Amino acid sequence: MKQIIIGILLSLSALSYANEPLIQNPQSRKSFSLNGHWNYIIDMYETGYYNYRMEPHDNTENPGASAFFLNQKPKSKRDRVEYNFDSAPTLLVPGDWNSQKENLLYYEGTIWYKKSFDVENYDRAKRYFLHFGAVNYRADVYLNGKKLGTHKGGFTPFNFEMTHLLKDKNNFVIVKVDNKRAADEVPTLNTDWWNYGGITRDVTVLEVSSTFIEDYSLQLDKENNKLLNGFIRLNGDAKAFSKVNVSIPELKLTKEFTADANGFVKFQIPVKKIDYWSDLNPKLYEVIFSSISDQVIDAIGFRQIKTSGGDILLNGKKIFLKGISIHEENVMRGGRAYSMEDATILLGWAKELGCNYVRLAHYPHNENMVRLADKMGILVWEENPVYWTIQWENLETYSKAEQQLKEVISRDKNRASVIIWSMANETPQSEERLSFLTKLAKTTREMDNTRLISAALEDHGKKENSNIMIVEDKFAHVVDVLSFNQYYGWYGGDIDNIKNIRWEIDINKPVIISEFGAGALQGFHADNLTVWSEEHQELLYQETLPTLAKIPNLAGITPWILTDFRSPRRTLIPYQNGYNRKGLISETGNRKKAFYTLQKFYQQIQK
Ligand code: GCB
Repeated sequence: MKQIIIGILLSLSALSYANEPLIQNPQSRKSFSLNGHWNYIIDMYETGYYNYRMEPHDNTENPGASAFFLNQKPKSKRDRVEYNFDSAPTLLVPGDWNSQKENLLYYEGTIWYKKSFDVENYDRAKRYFLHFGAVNYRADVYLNGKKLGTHKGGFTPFNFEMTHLLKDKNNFVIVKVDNKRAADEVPTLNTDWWNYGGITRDVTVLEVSSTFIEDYSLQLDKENNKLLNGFIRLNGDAKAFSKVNVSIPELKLTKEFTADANGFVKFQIPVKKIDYWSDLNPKLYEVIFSSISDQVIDAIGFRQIKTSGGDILLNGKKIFLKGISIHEENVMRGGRAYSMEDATILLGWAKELGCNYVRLAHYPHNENMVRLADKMGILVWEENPVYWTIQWENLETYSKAEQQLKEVISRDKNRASVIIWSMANETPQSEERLSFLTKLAKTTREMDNTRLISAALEDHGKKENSNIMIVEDKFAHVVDVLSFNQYYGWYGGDIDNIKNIRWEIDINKPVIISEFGAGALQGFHADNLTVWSEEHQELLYQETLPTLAKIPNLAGITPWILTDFRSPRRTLIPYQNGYNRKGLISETGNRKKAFYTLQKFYQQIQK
């Protein structure tokens, strides 16, 4: 009986991907990094996870010798153990595996990672958490041979408490990373980007006091620009009715609050004079959140973002979003971007183009991007990886989408730069999809009522025998900002006819063109009607920009895309060679002609 119960409990824990609450602002906590070289084992058949009857080893009380997470070593010369992390090669963490080893470029499957570590100044009175910036796609995490948990979703952070398993010396963390695509996952089987696998963002050990500040928020009220709304959530045995404190030294402001029985307190702080954050004035205040045994410091900007009819208002003033779409790739090095240096390159290029806004497509990018955007004064659209045709009727698929959205909102809710949450990209219309997306939008509004909601929708082509383009989508009535991708002159329609196109949009909301573009191989020159030439891409921009500018409620654009990026769908040799070529900058960092066309357009708007 006991065994049956344990079996049920174990299988329940293996099946549920319920995550522990995210710890806010891991960068500013007492911590040490586990970045660096990790030993890895490629495990195409998941031999280290399933026994030969295909039962997971971590579902049983006594996992077999081939359970890789045990990190076993032969005890004598007669002992046979058919894996060894210590003699295995290494991969760098953070980093995708595809761009680190030639034989892994096309690999989709399981790779096991191992890192050994000691804890300097290990303190029994403290609590320890293992934090991952992101792992694509599924991570099964073990410490010292015991499972900490499982996380799914390739672009959002997660953490597990490991206090109960941690020692001062000779710890080993093992992560089974699986990036196989599946129809019921988010994203689903097909995307137009590379499925980079691995531990793609930072791994950190956080040390916190036994009762600590798990989460907090502080934002300007949507209606009253002299009021800050916030909350603090404590975690730990002493959380009930505990005192907490918020202070903003520059504003000479300190407030004390008392948490409720659950260690939670919601509060409002009136402010007199405040320097508002904007693209032109990216002012960040040092904010100190403290409790009896913990303190977290953040840099937070305060701003309002709203819509009024067809306008987007930043701090009450109409703003035009001069944007560009970006994938999370460091094209020069190859592979997923993850570092502050990577963010500096990408956002630096966006600034050089004249942008005050970026669309981070099609999934949550690493936190450095939004932290830097906060400092540089670049407004940000963040997106959930609900891309193309996912399983709208599948409730589990919905919860995977919702979980990833909640994780990015939780991570970035204090970033002034983030102004739009995008629910999805180019999803096919149906009642099931409408209720799926509407539910996501409702959840988003419940979590964060200070930002705008959108989604990259699609146009519906031309009305018969006319040059009038239409957008009809029931979800357009749910969003705050009507955004859509349009490729007239590339995927359909004649490039010569772009100038005659007019848009008929009968919803009075701000409009963002979330994508348009054309592919061009940098360095390939021809007349401007020759596809793949820089001149052809330039022509498409020259024709499209003035046409879009005539859309009555146009509030912004994010052409597709800043740089060429890897995509398995782009097979044409010699032009594509595995890259989507719609970048304004090549994968070698060279600007194409259209870069300057867009730059000029943004300079003119500025004037
Ligand atoms: C789109 C997609 C984007 C693609 C792009 C293209 O509409 O949203 O992910 O990469 O078109 O190049 O076809």
